[in-house]
Amino acid sequence: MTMNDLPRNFDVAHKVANFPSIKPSVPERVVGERRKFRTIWISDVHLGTKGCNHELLIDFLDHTDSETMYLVGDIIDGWRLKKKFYWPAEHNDIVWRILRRARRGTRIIYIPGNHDEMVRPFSGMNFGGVEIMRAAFHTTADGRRLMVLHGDEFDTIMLAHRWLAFIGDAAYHLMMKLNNWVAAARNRLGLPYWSISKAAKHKVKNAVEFISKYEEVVARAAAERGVDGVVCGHIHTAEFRVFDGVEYWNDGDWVEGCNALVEHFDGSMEILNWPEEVARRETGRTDAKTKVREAA
Ligand SMILES: [Mn+2]
Repeated sequence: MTMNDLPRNFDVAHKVANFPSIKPSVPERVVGERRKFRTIWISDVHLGTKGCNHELLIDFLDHTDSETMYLVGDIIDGWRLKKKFYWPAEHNDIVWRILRRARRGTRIIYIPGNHDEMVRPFSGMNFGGVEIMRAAFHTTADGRRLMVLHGDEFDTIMLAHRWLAFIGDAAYHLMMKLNNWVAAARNRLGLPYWSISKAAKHKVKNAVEFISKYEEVVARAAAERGVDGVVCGHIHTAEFRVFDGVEYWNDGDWVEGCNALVEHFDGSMEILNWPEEVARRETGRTDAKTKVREAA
């Protein structure tokens, strides 16, 4: 029996299982102690697009660890990949790091979103230690029950304000390109990361209204399910709000804001803004250097 006789899916499963043994193009940084959390939620990574901020995400993955990690959808952008194949080595490196975490013992739950809806039929299955689910219920260390889902489910309820309708898919991707351009230029000038699209979104009245309405709709749906809160992504806007005692958490994205949602070991939760965390780390280092110089 040759490899060609094996069913196609066997070959794929075999490749996925052996993926962590392949060396990544960006080696894992030795950073000493990683920041440990009980839970990490990330979403809207959009692998397979130029919008994905792989540099910051690789940095995040190399500096953190958790018992459980939720991938809250739109991790891979299948819509974009179908139009134009784009897959730099760094995107493999992100997949590698996630599978590596699974191997190290992190429970990884992948809830596909609308851009990676082709993964949804695999709900209930496990690929290389990554559990695929349509939605999940998470209990925090202090006993709160949270519903975890991507959030595109609510677009149908909000047809009147459909996400991106006010700007359109093409315009959005054009802005993402511009965003990369500005980010690269700022990087060369030694300026911190700043998102043009994130800034623009907050200036557009319709966008602000849409986001606010969306948050309310999602929180009300969670209240109907009798949970204490909801964690979602989809609208690329990290946020924490409380509607009639129901917590709304959005873990943001890795295209514009570069955010992650984390749960500490006491059950308290926090939205991390990774560009700010990096800036703080670099400043800390500069201060340390200055101190050493002063001492000398
Ligand atoms: Mn989405």
